[in-house]
Order: sequence, then structure tokens, then C-alpha cells
Amino acid sequence: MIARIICLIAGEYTIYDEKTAQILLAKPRGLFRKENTSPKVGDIVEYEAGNPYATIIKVYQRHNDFVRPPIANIDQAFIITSVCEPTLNLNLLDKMISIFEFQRIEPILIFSKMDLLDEKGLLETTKIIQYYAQIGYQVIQTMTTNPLTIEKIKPFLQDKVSVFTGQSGVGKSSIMNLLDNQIHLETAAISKALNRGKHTTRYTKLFMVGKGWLADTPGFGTIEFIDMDESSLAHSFVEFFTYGKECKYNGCLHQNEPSCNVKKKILEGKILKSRYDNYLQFLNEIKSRRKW
Ligand SMILES: Nc1nc2c(ncn2[C@@H]2O[C@H](COP(=O)(O)OP(=O)(O)OP(=O)(O)O)[C@@H](O)[C@H]2O)c(=O)[nH]1
Ligand SMILES: [Mg+2]
Ligand SMILES: [Zn+2]
Repeated sequence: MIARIICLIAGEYTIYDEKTAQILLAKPRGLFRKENTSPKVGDIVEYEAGNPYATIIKVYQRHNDFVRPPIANIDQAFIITSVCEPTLNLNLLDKMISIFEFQRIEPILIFSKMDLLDEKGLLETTKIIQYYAQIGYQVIQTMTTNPLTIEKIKPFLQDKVSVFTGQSGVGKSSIMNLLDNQIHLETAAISKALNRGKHTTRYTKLFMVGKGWLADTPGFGTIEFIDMDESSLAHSFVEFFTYGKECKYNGCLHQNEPSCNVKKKILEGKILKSRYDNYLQFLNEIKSRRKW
């Protein structure tokens, strides 16, 4: 029998069998520990019925696999970025976009807490949000004070496995709670002194929402460019990839190479400066990691 893992807490799995529409508790067969591949949320597994636990006997090959958040087989990722409280973090946003692009998973950008911006902040932030839309990303602006803004997420969910990711405190769980009134996730006010969330959600868990599966995940502070090299980083910045076709050198990394079209577009104001600064920082991170 086949099921999907929807939750894992302290070695105890919850699986969902679509054929029977049953939710079951399960434990993996001992073998997985030896093979060093423990089943994770999102996995499609074969199981044997049992009481009180079904036994997971096989994990089907993953079409993708993430450590942060710990989930496999996702079709799309919502990257949630708060425009305020915690302060808009474009560095983390660009990093996550880049990692999902590399994995060929479409990122959808949610800018949350729009209600907290004053007039000036709204003007500045809107320019940034429009930039991301203009380079090709779906962007959704939300405020939990207006449920209609949350409703805009639903059409994207149908028939897909999606994940909510983003820093702690940006409002992932709050938005999930509004998407379906059966969901009651714990949420907590951010620490104003530290300007960051409290890591309220501790487990990755899939919920059936909007005729698809959607995972709430714990917020994280840092993530790494696992398996990415300089050129895959350059390709994962979609607008650099497009403009880069007119750089003089094939494989231009848009640093100090002569006749670089990306640098030209920055001078012309066609590329958001923070995107380029973040790109250079990531390039250095990848380079210094490769020295090891
Ligand atoms: N003003 C305002 N506050 C919001 C909004 N969305 C969430 N919040 C608040 O932000 C705080 C953090 O929200 P959570 O939903 O717990 O954030 P999270 O992303 O799940 O955080 P972790 O579970 O720690 O990763 C809570 O106090 C929410 O009420 C919003 O759109 N506007
Ligand atoms: Mg949460
Ligand atoms: Zn270039």
C-alpha cells in the first residue's frame, strides 16, 4: 500500500493513504537507519498495515530533497518575506530564490505584513516588489488584517505539493491558519528587542489546503548553497541570465570581466542594486567554501 508522509515528530510518522483517504501512524522498518536515509515529510512510501503503527517498508525515489526545511518531493515553494517586523530581508529572499531556481522549483513570492508599512515605506517597498514581478516572479502581497489578500494564494495550491518557507516570524503559520479554518497552528509575536521571530513552529507538516498539499515549516536563520557552483549561481539570478547573453565572455560571472552587459544594466538602473550586491556576496560564499 502506498502513502505520503505528512508529518514526523520524534520518530513517529503520520502518513496519508490517498486511496483509502486514511491517516495512519507509522514507524519505519529498522533497515532505514542503517542505510542512513530516514524517510521524511513529503516522501511517497510503501507501508504495511499494523496496530498501533503501520510499517514503512520502502521510500520511493525523491524528485527533490531539502534539508531546510526538511521536506522532499515539492512542486513549488512560497517564499514568505515580511516587509516589516522582521525588517524586509532581501538577502535571504535572493538566497532562497536562487536555491529553488537551482533545484528547478518555481518560487512564488509572498510579501507579508503589508499593513505595517507607512506611506513612505509602502512607496519604497512597492518599487522593490514590482522589480521581482517584472523579472518574472509571481508576487502576492498579504496582510492578515485583510483575508482577501490571503485568498489570492489558494489558486496556486491545487494539485500541487507546496511549501511555506521564510525566516521565523514572517507569518507563515498565521497565513496557513487563515487559508483554512480547520488549521490551528501556534503563532507568536516577534521579539521587538531582537527584531526576530521566536521559532514557534518546530515541525514541518503537510496540510490539505486548496485541493493540494501545503507544508508549514520552521523558520530558519541561515541556509547554504549546497552543491551550487559559481556558474549555477549566476544562472539562478534569472535577469542576469537573460542580460548575460550579451556579455562579451561566455560564462561571464559579472564581476570584473570586460564588456559585461549585467554591469552595464546596473549602471543604467535596470537591475536592482541589492540583487547584484547579494549576488556578489553569494559568489564569495561559494568560492570560499570551495577552498576547503
Ligand atoms: N501586522 C501583521 N502581523 C502579522 C501578519 N502576519 C503575521 N503577523 C504576526 O507576526 C507574528 C509571527 O507570526 P507567525 O505566524 O508565528 O510566524 P511564522 O513565520 O510562522 O514564525 P516561525 O513559526 O517562528 O517560523 C505573529 O504575532 C502574527 O500575529 C500580518 O500580515 N500583519
Ligand atoms: Mg510558524
Ligand atoms: Zn557579465
